[in-house]
Amino acid sequence: MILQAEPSPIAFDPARAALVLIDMQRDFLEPGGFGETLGNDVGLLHAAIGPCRTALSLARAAGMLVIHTREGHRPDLSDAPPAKVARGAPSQRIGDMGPMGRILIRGEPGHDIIPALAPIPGEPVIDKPGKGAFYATELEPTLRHRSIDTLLVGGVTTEVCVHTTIREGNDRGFRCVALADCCASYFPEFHAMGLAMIKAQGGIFGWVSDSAALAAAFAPSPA
Ligand code: TIU
Repeated sequence: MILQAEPSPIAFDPARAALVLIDMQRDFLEPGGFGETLGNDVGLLHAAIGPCRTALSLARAAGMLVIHTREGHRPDLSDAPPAKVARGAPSQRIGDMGPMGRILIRGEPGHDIIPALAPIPGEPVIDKPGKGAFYATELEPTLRHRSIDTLLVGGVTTEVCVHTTIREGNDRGFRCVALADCCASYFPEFHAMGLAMIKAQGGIFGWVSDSAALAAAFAPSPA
């Protein structure tokens, strides 16, 4: 199967590819969560929801592995570096009580994936304490056990958790493709530059494609 992408098309086997949706959580996409406490307009991330739904439907229909990630911490904050908790001047800090429960804490309503992209049984959900989905998680063995070699990545935010995950995945030998319209940032210019960085220099650490190209890859070829 060929996926049109930049800087070059990439051939992939759906049985060895995974759709990885990064941190499509209420804490980042809805008012009152972590993203808003940092001073961001969470509405800027909503453009990615529809394309993520498209990618999710295509991956599920193809029987591809789908993995969801969530950024967050244990209720006792034992896995939250003090340097992360103390950073910046947010209106509320990680662990503080907000309208969706404690900010960025596992088990709280704000930590959940948004209903539009809710995981279904059989789709691993990886809880991650950092920005990258490989750091201090079971993601790598989950992929190795299934002989996955290609990651199709969407989610938020492009230049933070999506970028870090693609960089981590690339260094571990996975071929990583950012699905451009399935990603979003609080800073549109960072989204654009984040994608440009991935595909520059002949695809220095990945490829960039989109949900329409994925649909075309899965479409039956004309007789
Ligand atoms: N603030 C921001 O842009 N992102 C994060 O804190 N985490 C993720 O990207 N998931």
